[in-house]
Amino acid sequence: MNLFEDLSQCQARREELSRGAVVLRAFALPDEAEILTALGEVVAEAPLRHMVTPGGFRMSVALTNCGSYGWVTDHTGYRYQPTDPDSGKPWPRMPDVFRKLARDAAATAGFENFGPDACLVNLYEPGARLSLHQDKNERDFNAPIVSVSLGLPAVFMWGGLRRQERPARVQLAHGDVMVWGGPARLCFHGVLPLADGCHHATGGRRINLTFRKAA
Ligand code: MD3
Ligand code: FE
Repeated sequence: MNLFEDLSQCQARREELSRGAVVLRAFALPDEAEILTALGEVVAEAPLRHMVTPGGFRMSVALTNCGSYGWVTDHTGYRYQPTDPDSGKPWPRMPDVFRKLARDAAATAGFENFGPDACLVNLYEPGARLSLHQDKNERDFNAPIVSVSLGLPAVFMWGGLRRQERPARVQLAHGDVMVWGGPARLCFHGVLPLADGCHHATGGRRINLTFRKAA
């Protein structure tokens, strides 16, 4: 028997966490090499940096963006803008491999024709975390958000539409893709502090790409 003949077990596992919230395990793995190359080009043009929240706190997560719009924060607030505040230049263009991956993942989760115009790149080093929040800076909540986890695993928390609801936890590993749309789009969510580790693709870090329709 040919051990490599049966591709059926290779399909990304699909888990529905709640209505509209779908995890596609390992969905990004076939594109791993292309994604990492493209990501290297994006961060060379628009370096990862720690931004400051409106409350004056330095984020433990470092970030950058690609696409027509990028998410930024400073002492004046959170927003999307077409230029990198550090360079004044437009954000790097969204690599085709990113755009296609986001579109395919959204379609697999039941959201056809997803056309993201923003990709936020988050970098987690050990200890970095993202406290519970909602994503509300996008203009149109009808479009889903697609997120791609790369490198070290993290514990993701997702709650309900009210901050008071106790969040559930799910492990996100290298190559996992999540799609949040419909009733799940405005769920509170966050990431627990990253544990130390070593990963073949990213070293001692985790990277998350989130694709959004910002404008
Ligand atoms: C659920 N990033 O950048 S991605 C963010 O892993 C953010 O870097 C996390 O939350 C990270 O805003 C989580 C998964 C995610 C993204 C957006 C969502 C889950 C979401 C929007 C609504 C509900
Ligand atoms: Fe978020």
